[in-house]
Amino acid sequence: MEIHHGKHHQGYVDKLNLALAPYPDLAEKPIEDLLKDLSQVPEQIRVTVKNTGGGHYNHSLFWEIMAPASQNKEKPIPESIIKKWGTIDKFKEELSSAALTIFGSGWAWLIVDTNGELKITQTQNQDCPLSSGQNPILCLDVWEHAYYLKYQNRRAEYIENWVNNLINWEVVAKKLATA
Ligand code: MN3
Repeated sequence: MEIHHGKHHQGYVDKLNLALAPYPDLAEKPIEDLLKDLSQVPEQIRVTVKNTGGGHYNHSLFWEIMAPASQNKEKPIPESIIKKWGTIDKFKEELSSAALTIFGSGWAWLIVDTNGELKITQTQNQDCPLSSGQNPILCLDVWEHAYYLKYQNRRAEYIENWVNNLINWEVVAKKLATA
């Protein structure tokens, strides 16, 4: 996780800042604003901003909704998740399946869709749900760099441990309450 944060996430931040350096007006904007409307970004840096800006936003949310396993024990599961999925096991099953079935690099998400519904989705690469008008609540990184050092090729084991132990339900509940 330290290498993931200090090297991989930092790499996206550095490349994003470099791309935005000639555009101080854009560089001042919150990353959410840029990702919500990539058409405002000049064409010559649009793909870079989508990839590295998505990389920055997605990882920031990932760290925010995660906490050490010991802090997450016996924390209440948000009501709206139980209302939608019936049981926490059903929610975990669907999230895990979304994460497991992404071909190549990407993310599994809990989002609030444009119609206000809670939904589990996938994105490829560093694509961000903000760019589709969705409101991200929780995300799980399934790029190989997220698990390879500890789990090698065993993505399923990484997902199982992450989903069952590392979700900070307090933070997720707060995000759901204001979404
Ligand atoms: Mn990552």
